[in-house]
Amino acid sequence: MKNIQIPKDSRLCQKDFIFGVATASFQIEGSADSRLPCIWDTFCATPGKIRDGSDGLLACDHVNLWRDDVKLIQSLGVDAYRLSISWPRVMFADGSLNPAGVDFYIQLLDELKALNIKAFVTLYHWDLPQHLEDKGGWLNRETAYLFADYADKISQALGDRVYSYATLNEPFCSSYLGYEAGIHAPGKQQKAWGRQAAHHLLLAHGLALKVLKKNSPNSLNGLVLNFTPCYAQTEDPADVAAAQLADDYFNQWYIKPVLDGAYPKSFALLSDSDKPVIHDGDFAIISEPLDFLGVNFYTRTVYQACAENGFAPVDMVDAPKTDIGWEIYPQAFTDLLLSLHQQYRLPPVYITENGAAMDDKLQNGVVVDEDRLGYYQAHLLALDSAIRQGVRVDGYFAWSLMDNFEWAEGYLKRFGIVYVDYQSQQRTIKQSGLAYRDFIQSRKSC
Ligand code: GCO
Repeated sequence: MKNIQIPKDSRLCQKDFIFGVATASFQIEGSADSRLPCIWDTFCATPGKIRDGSDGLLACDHVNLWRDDVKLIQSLGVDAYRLSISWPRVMFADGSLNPAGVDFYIQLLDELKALNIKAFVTLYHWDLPQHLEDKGGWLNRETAYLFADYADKISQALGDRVYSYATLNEPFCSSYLGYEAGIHAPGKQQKAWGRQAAHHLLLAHGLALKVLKKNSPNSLNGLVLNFTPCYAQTEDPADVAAAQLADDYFNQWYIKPVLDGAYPKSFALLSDSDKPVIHDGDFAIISEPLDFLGVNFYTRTVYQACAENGFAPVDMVDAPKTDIGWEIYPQAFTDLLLSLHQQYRLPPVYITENGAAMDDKLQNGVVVDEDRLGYYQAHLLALDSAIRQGVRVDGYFAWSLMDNFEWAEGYLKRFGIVYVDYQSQQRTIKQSGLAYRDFIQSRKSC
């Protein structure tokens, strides 16, 4: 297979459907010396936390190579580029803006604007300034207010350069993986901490969203959540209940407070010591109406009942998987969008991330990643199917523009549609990237 093929009558073939590529600051920028340290610098420096012992000091050297990277984005013919701003690059510890850091993003955004590429900016993609973590990080309620202050100052500085703002990327990862499972920075591990961090992140989102709407009323202002739909292993009611419980805990926990102003019912199952501290009025702040919801989708998880935890994930041994071990199950993408549509009054949805890690090889100057191409083909069709069944989706972003620092996996997992040789920093568009470009191009002429 060399092409992405979508029926011509699909919403995905209409010119106003936005196609883009996505990245995140810590994963590509490098040059830690020109910003304050963040929790990921500390985590990387802690032995045993990153699988290949690497860090984000150079990454894709994007702070130096950004002009070439913008040309690369332009060459893909995309409508939009989703990037994140590094809080520790644009703010000093005293809370004032760092002009050099702000100027980096202003130049980047101006260049994108000149090329007619819409900027989708995320304000927090996990790189919390370390000095805030030293005061408790997301366990400290004050961090939510400091985030809103950062949103206020940076959105004023960036003026009208931004097409869309997302407050947070995947609060599930920042709270659960960072403070409960301990496999992401800052590596804390306690159930109560995960729940409290989640609550403060949601609060931070609501406070910042209000600020963004005031400072940047013409941009689309919203939130990016990740979803891993939960399936029961069998129809046995115990397994079905287990999958529902897991769904509440990993997925609904982050969307329901935002759209319905309440945690899922299973909140009541938390022991008192695991329940987060919630102040009167928090849900009114958290449920500030969104202009859009960003949905990140990669895979599903299958669950069975388990006496100890209520639910336990099942390894789908024979199922097709990506190089990071995630099952390839495109039907879950359609199912997810339909179930969100049935359950909530959704604002317009953008698929802010979708993609696959594959074991790519650069050979004779080319990367033949048919497996990734197949993933994109199947998932775009799954998206098309959800749209045909009534879900409003206005855009889609491939994760990722280029290979980059994949968090606890370091540089071992490649998600890019562009290959990065980390020694030479040379970029090579993979076959999937060429197919993505050609599809976007063909759509423009249909
Ligand atoms: C996420 C993040 C990305 C990851 C990607 C692959 O969704 O976890 O937004 O930063 O790199 O998802 O894991």
